[in-house]
Amino acid sequence: MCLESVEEKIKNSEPVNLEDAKCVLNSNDLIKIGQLARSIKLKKSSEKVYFVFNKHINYTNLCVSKCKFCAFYRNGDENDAYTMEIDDIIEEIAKMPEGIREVHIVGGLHPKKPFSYYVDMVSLIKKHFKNINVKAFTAVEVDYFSKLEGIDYKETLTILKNAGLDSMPGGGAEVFSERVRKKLYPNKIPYEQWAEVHKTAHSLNIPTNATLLFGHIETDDEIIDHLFKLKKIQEESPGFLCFIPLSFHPANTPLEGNIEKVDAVKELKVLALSRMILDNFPHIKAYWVMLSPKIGQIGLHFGADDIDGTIGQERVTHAAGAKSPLGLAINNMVGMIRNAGFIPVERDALYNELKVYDND
Ligand code: V47
Repeated sequence: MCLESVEEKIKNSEPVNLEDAKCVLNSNDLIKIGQLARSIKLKKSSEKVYFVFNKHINYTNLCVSKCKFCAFYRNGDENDAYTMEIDDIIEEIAKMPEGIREVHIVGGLHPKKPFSYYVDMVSLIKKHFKNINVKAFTAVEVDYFSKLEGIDYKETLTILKNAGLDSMPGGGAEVFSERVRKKLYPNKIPYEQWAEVHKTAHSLNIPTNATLLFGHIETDDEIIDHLFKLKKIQEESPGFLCFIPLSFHPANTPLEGNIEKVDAVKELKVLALSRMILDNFPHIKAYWVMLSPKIGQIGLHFGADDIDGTIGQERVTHAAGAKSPLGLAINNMVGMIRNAGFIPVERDALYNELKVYDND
């Protein structure tokens, strides 16, 4: 019953509130939830669905944060611990075909590398590949660099921007609940600092994304609170381009055996709910790496207007047992979108349209 009131609000382009959000997560009318979220998506981006020709670089798996949900990090003495030198990174990107538009760079919090490693990484990538948008470092990494250097967020980000940083990914947000943070990622920055880094980036004209990691020990109320907090940051300091809900993959993490991977229905509900609450976010991403290409494709009917990109070799979720391919070709992206009934649009990192695949 309460979905009728949510539907009325969405029809009138009114914001949904806390009670509406609870109603959506408690409802079993999945088809209606999808229709409502898709109606918002259609108003915002018509029949278009975006993808980008990109590559992920995870420069190190050494990390001092040691989060309990993470299968990717290493302490340093394991056989598979690694750190890429900048030359290796340049070589990796140089292997990519012409036309790549974005490198998405994130890594662990390395115990020893100085700030200059990160600054040089960005400036050398920019020097070698002028047309590639360098989307690098989560708020957690930026906070870590600022502590390493003893400078504030504004100075840290200004140095990175001057070196060539174009935009920032949305990772490291996890769930903004203090209860969950203390249990699963006590060494990671809390909500206030995550928000401060993003607000500072926005004030410097560095666009950013935002994420939510769900499907572990969080409650529905904590998911909803996270989404309303993001909406508020965007109201106070616009600059988010896209929101990406990330479903937790338990394999090879300390939580394996205690937590089942979240099911498709919950993944689709959270995607739809994010489209409903985050009416001030231009884009919502159905990230196929975490969702799988099949659920990602269905996600396009649950409010998403973006499926991220070709990725290359993704390591973080695959370390945690993701079964999705390591990367997808552009023709797969186009097919996924077209077969779902939408118009594929290749974009750059800032959502400028590069190619609309009308009907060829
Ligand atoms: O912050 C870590 C999550 C994030 C696991 O901005 C896990 O466009 C599931 O933020 N199971 C990194 N998730 C990925 C990320 C991202 C991805 C795609 C696009 C964008 C963007 C950002 O991955 C981490 C963490 O929340 N993560 N371990 C795991 N076991």
